[in-house]
Amino acid sequence: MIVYGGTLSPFVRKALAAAAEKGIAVESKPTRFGKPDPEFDAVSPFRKIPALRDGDFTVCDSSAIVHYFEAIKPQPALIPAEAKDRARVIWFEEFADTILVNAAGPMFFNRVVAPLLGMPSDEEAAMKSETAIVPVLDYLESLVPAPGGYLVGDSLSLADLAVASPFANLRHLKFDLTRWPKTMAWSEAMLARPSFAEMVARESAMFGG
Ligand SMILES: N[C@@H](CCC(=O)N[C@@H](CS)C(=O)NCC(=O)O)C(=O)O
Repeated sequence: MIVYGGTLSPFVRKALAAAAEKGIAVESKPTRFGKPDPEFDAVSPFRKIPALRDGDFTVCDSSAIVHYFEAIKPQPALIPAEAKDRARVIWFEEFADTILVNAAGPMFFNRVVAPLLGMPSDEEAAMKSETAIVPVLDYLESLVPAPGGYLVGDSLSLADLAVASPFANLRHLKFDLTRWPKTMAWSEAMLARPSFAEMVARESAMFGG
């Protein structure tokens, strides 16, 4: 099974962490940003990452990929069966994929990705992003559990993986989380899990960190 896309993408990182937590062996295959790549284009028609190939089967979108993993290997479950817990997990994933990633994205793109790719960066957009992320982190701070706890129920779920993943990008940005101590402790505990730790360390090495 191949997961396409570089792990600096919070969506790719989430999908790979989910595979690792479930013990599903996948090959992680970065794509060449903006360069033609027939193998990747065949799997991701809109050139979004991540995309997955499992033999003849292909699908893109991190949520679709994680749901596929959950169906082919139900245990350990990342999406609870109980109605309220399941709904809350889906909300947290949506919150992470849209609200959190959209708030942090311009900071990360303009201060990390653009310099890495030799592209022009927009510091004004990055500064707006610093402001935009404040209420998002305030919201998280109001509900994250103590380290050792999980966002939904008493076991790890897709909610934790989805919300923790963009925090690796905040780490690469050296974004100061001290104003949100519970969020900082919880996200550090999540990123220390083996499913994230090696991947995030490899990313940090790209920036000499
Ligand atoms: N909802 C999608 C979002 C995927 C996405 O937007 N990925 C970004 C990278 S973080 C991408 O591929 N951007 C390249 C582009 O938009 O051309 C998912 O969960 O996989």
